[in-house]
Amino acid sequence: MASINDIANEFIREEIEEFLEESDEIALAIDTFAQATPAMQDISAALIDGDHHTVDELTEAALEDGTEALEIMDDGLIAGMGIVGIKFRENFIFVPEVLACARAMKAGMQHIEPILSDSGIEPIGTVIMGTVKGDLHDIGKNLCIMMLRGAGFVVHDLGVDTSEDEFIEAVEEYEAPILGMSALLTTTMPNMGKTIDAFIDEDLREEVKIMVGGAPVTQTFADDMGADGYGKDALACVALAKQFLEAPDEEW
Ligand code: B12
Repeated sequence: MASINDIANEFIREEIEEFLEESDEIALAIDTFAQATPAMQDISAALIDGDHHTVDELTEAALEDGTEALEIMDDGLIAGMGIVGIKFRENFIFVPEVLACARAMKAGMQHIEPILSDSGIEPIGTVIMGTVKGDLHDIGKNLCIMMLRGAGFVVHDLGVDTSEDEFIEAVEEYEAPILGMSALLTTTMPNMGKTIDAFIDEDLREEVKIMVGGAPVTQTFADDMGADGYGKDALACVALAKQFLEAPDEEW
């Protein structure tokens, strides 16, 4: 097991000591950052600090040094956002600070996006992606989209606050066999189920495989809503979409 002294970045050590209180979260944070390189820890620290200029520069520099885009995404950007989420939940920071962190996340993502999205292979299928109605969180959805594109999918991004009708229209317009919905709020998660019901009402449910995800979403919730699959992260999102294409009649 790693110890806090295994984390090279002093700012991150202080953040963990000052803001994390739950023992499982402390242990997870220590393990996550201790196994990350100092360069990735620096990206996380700048993101936690809401410093988009530094995240921009460090991400570009890490790519130039040969660091894999996926490593930057996981060990730098997502790891940093994990700390932001806990500080937000515990009221140590508020919406304006989180917005600054989201901006920093996007400054990093703009560099890794072209790499993760560039599959260089023939398109293998079409996916519609969107964040459900009432929900403005798009960072996780956008990461899923990058990874899907990188795997060869053509993705139509409906953005945030997407209504049932918009999902239905897009699936019909692009004849997409796969739909992915994202939700980050417990209050907007039920809109996934409402969208699935709308597909049933329009007699279109058999035409499309529906996957759902987002931090509060679980496999049980996905099953209860009648989704075809649940993915915990962007890699799982790609794996699900591929499974849907390869064996569309199987249950997931
Ligand atoms: C950044 C953030 C914001 C930013 C969003 C910026 C943006 N452009 O997205 C801002 C500041 C705007 C914001 C606003 C709000 N937020 Co907010 N936010 C967050 C925060 C800190 C991080 C979310 C994030 O980006 N995570 C990083 C990404 C990479 O992870 P992810 O989204 O989970 O995505 C991954 C997986 O879930 C999966 N995935 C995601 N989508 C999909 C889809 C499919 C199909 C699949 C297979 C997989 C998949 O893959 C992704 C990549 O690995 C979370 C904390 C948290 N723990 O999640 C709170 C959080 C979600 N927010 C919260 C709240 C309360 C709010 C506000 C209501 C605050 C307010 N008082 O106004 C508003 C709501 C606005 C709205 N109507 O949507 C709460 C929700 C609590 C709850 N129980 O519902 C959280 C949990 C914070 C907390 N209190 O603990 N927020």
